[in-house]
Amino acid sequence: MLQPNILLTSTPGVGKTTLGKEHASRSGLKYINVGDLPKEGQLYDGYDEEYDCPILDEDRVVDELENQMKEGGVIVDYHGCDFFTERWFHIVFLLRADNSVLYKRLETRGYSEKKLQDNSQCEIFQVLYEEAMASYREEIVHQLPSNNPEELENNINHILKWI
Ligand code: DAT
Repeated sequence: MLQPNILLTSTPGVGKTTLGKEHASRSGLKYINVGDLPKEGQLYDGYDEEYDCPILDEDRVVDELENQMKEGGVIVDYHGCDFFTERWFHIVFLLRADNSVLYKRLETRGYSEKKLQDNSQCEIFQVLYEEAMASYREEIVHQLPSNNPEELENNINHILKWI
């Protein structure tokens, strides 16, 4: 049987990468961090000076991932979710963190004041929650807390059980 495709999404710093990599190593699913796709390829279109990051060409990313997603068994990690093909994913996990926890993690990353504020507000105003609910069937979107190691472990087991 085809293995499921899983989308992990959240505000940056909430814990997608930590959960996604650990889950992939335990489940054997393939982990793809969209933010880590090769910068030298054709997947980027310019540079965003304000946010200090390359601009993803979302259509090209979708074309690039299509074949792997058709095969199944992929965990996709990205801080956005409205441009992927809806039918790719069998389930969407939206990770959440308390603002004080997230703020400290982003500070540790050395984010600029602007990036700190933008990302904190993104979490407070539930931007990714709204985006996920607008992009996928409500029944397949699940929120998971991601504040501490115990919650991380629970999340890994929860997703393993779901598979
Ligand atoms: P993201 O991929 O969403 O940007 P990350 O996985 O890189 O986030 O995590 C950001 C930082 O927070 C990193 O230092 C690991 C830590 N972290 C992630 N999930 C955690 C959890 N459940 N408990 C404690 N620390 C966590």
